[in-house]
Amino acid sequence: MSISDSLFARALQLMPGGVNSPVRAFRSVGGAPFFVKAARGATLITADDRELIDFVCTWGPAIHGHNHPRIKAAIATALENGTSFGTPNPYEVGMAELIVRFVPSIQKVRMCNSGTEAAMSAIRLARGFTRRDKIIKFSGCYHGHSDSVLIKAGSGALTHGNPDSAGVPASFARETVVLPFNDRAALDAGLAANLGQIAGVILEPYCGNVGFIMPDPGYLAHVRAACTRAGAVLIFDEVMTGFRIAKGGVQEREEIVPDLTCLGKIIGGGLPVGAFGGRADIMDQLAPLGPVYQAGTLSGNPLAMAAGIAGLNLLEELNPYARLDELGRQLRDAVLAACRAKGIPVQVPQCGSMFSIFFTGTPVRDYETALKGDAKLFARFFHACLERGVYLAPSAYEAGFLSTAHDGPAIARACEVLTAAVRQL
Ligand code: KE4
Repeated sequence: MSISDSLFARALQLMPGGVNSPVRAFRSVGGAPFFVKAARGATLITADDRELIDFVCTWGPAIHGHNHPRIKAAIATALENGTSFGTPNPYEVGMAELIVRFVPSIQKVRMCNSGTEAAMSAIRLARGFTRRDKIIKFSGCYHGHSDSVLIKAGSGALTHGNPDSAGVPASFARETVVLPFNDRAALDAGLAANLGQIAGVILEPYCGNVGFIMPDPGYLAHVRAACTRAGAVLIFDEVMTGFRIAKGGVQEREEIVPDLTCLGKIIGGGLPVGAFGGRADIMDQLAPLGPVYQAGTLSGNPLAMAAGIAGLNLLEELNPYARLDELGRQLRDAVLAACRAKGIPVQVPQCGSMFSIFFTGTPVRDYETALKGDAKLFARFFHACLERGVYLAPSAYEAGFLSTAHDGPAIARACEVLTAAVRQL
């Protein structure tokens, strides 16, 4: 028995599904998950000393690769002074100044400990600010696991066949209107049918939790205008895309100004973190200034802040976005060429360092078309890659991520592996 298998056998006795987050469980691709004991650059080292080229990047945070020396050093320096003070600390100010500078729509920001908290708090803030109860979300978009958004959710909820989670009271679910992404008429109708009742519209401006799906040209501008007309708070959930698609996220690339933005992942450099921010008149509704309560024991934790500050500073120094897009295109073109040669219909949406692979001849533009992808073929492809040393997200409904560490030998080797894996299908 491998070390991973023995660890998993123990884990299954102690943790539901043997994991602390469902999508890690390999249940949709089959087989047992491997355990990782170390990671550096573009590589994971498993408990059995296998080296894998990693395209999950801990689900987004590792844009500089794993264990980057600058981030490691920043954590070590902060650690010298302790791990948590429960008081304001200088790192929080440094992080807030970077976020506000990188993302101009954010006039004020509140740190928290996960993307779930960020989205949950932004929704509560929109409700408190507008004194309205309903929100609009989009099928397949995932905003963490708070009750209001576990309706037609993506990521692990979709992967495991429960996009509408059990345990969410019907009274809660009724306050969430779910619409199809990339459908202007559906949004206009949804707002008209709930005139004066919609507190906020939350979306992933580029979807990364139903595979990777980009908006039709002009769609985000339509959403922006429709929210303004309806008096609804526009919330961009950029937990995944923030600082990854561009230094200022999708909103910079698409030149759209949301009212609130949710952040996470990259701003923690791999440590637990979330943040939400936006218009000062909305943010000032938050306690201790206003009536909307939100709090967190470890919010603004000095170690997480130090790691995130190092990562954001590195992004500003390197400005890696054009290079990351070249690497993403290289990967995309390898899969497209291999599938064309094999006669396998495939879509490989890609922007910068985000991509996904749908085995379908139908262009994927929303939840419905994403489900047309052959998930069983994806599972076979996933294992064919893993056998050859490349780790893709263990679900047909997740995005893949590249880092600056994938440059050079890693991307070349990965393209060989992906090509060979397609040939085996
Ligand atoms: P966390 O609570 O997992 O930090 O963030 C929730 C979240 C919110 N918004 C977006 C756009 C997200 O992608 C996420 C989390 N992403 C998933 C990956 N699809 C996290 C992986 C997992 O659940 O283990």
